[in-house]
Amino acid sequence: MSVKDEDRRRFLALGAGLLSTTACTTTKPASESGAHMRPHGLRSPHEKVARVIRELTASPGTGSSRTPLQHLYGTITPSDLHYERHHAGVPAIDPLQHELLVHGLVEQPLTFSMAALRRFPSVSRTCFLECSGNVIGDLRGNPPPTVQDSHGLLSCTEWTGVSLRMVLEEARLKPEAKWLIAEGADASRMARSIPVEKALDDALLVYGQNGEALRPEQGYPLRLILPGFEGNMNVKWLDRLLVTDQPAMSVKETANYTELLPSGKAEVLTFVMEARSVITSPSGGQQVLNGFNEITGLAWTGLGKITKVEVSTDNGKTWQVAALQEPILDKSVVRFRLPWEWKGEETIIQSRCTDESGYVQPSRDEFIALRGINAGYHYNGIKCWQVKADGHVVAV
Ligand SMILES: Nc1nc2c(c(=O)[nH]1)N[C@H]1C(S)=C(S)[C@@H](COP(=O)(O)O)O[C@H]1N2
Ligand SMILES: [Mo]
Repeated sequence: MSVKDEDRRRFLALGAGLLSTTACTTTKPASESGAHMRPHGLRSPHEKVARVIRELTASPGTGSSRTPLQHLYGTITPSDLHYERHHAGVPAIDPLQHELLVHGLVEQPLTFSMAALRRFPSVSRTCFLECSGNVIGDLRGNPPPTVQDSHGLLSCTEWTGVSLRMVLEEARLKPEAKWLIAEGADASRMARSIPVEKALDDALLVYGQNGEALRPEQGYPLRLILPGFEGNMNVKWLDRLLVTDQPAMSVKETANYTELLPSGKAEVLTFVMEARSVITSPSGGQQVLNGFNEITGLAWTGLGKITKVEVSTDNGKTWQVAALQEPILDKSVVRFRLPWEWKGEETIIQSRCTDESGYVQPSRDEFIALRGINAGYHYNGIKCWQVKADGHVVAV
C-alpha cells in the first residue's frame, strides 16, 4: 500500500468517526495529505496579507488595523482586509433586535427594524472610506516602513443599503433641522454631527459590504456611509439619528475630530477628504527589478472624481501622466499605472493627483506651509519612496 493510500484510509476513518457528531468538520489530515478539502473561503496560505492589529491606547477595545495596500489588486478591498478603527470594541448585535431611532426636529419620530429598512429601495455604491488620521507619521517626519503602515487606514468597498434621504422623508424634517447627531451602539456610544445637506445628498444607511452582510467590524448590522467624508463620521452600529439645529460640540465625547491650525486655533468641522494618491508598488519593503517595472498605485478624492495622476521617477524633476483604470467612480479609489525602465540608479519615485474640482495634491512642504506640522488630521501630502542602488525601496 502506498503512503498516499495509507493517508486516504486514515482520513476516511477519521471522517467517518466525525460524521456522527459534526458532519461539516474538515479534518486536518485532508489538507495535509494534499486532498482538496479545506474550509471554504480561505485565501491561499501562500498569500501573506494579514492586517496588523495594534492597540493604540491602554483602554480595552480601542485600536486599529490597516489594509495591506501593497498586496491588493484593482480597487476593491476584500471585506476581511478592510481597515478597522474602534473606540470601544466591536459589539455583538442581534439584527432581529436592532432598531434605528429617528427623532428630534422631525414631524414624525420613527423607529425602523432592519426588516423595515430593507423594504426601502436598495442602493449599491462604491466609495472609499479613510480615517482622517491616516498618513500622519509622514507629516510628522516619521514615515513608517510600508504603505500598509503609512496609508492603510484606507479601504474601498461596494456598500449596499438605503438612501438616508428617503428614510428622512418618512420622518419629515422640520424647517429648522440643520444637523443630525448619528450615534452608534458600541460601548462608547460614539456620536458625530452630520450636516443635513450631506444627509439629504448622497448619505446611505448600509447593511451590505461587497456582496454580503456588513462585517461586525464594519458596523453590523447597520452603518452610516457619507461618501467622501472623513472616516469617523461614518458611524458604525448605527441606532440613533437625532435631528437638531446645531452640531453636538459641547460634550467632548461627541465632538468631531478637530484640526490644529498654525494660528493655534482649532478647526472642528472639516469633513471632506481632499485628493491624495500613493504608489503601492513598488513601495516600502519591496524590491525594484532591473529593466521593466510597472509602477502602480491608488488615487482618491472626497471632492468627486480623479482626473489625472502624474508620476515622477527622477525625484520630482519630470512628471509623466499615468494611465487610469476605468471606470473612474465618484468619491472612489482609482488605480493608476505607469511602465518604468529601471537602470539601477538610486532615485525617488512619487505620485501626485488632480481631481475634477481642479485641486492638486500638495507636496509635504506645501501642506505644512498651509496647515502647519501640528495638523492632527487630513494630511494628504505627496508620498515619496526611495529606490536604493540595490533595488530596495524605503519610505522617506
Ligand atoms: N460607532 C462607532 N462608529 C465609528 C467608530 C467607532 O469607534 N464607533 N470609529 C470611527 C472611525 S474613527 C473610523 S476611521 C471609521 C472606521 O471604520 P472601519 O472600522 O469600518 O474601517 O469608523 C468610524 N465610526
Ligand atoms: Mo478614524
